[in-house]
Amino acid sequence: CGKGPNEAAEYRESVFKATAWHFGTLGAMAKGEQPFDQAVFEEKAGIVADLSRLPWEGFTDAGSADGSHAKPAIWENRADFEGKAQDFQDAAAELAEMAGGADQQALFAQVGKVGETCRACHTEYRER
Ligand code: ASC
Repeated sequence: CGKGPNEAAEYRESVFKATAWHFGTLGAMAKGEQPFDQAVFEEKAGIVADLSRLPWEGFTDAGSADGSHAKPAIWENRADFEGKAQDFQDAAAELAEMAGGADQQALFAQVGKVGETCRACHTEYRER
């Protein structure tokens, strides 16, 4: 595994990539694009909750924004960014907690809430 010049950005982006992979399955189930599977849902919800805790230490310094998907605004609004990061972690933890014992409609609604926390941060802090 080679280390590029912007190792921190590579690290956090790889975590987000893995998160999108697993959350994508939950989104597909919520949208009815994929049949609901309780065991898979629980597995993926747990993975997303675990992964949600990992990317943040990769937001090391403003210099790491260069050539990455991160906007420099992150380092100008650090408290706001961290609040949005926390919202995602909280929503993902809630989804993982619900996964074993809630009905599908409630789970799908929470998938929507997690998605909103993804979007909230991307809108302000991710370069397209
Ligand atoms: C995903 C994904 C995101 C979020 C966002 C939700 O599956 O990759 O970034 O959901 O689109 O609004």
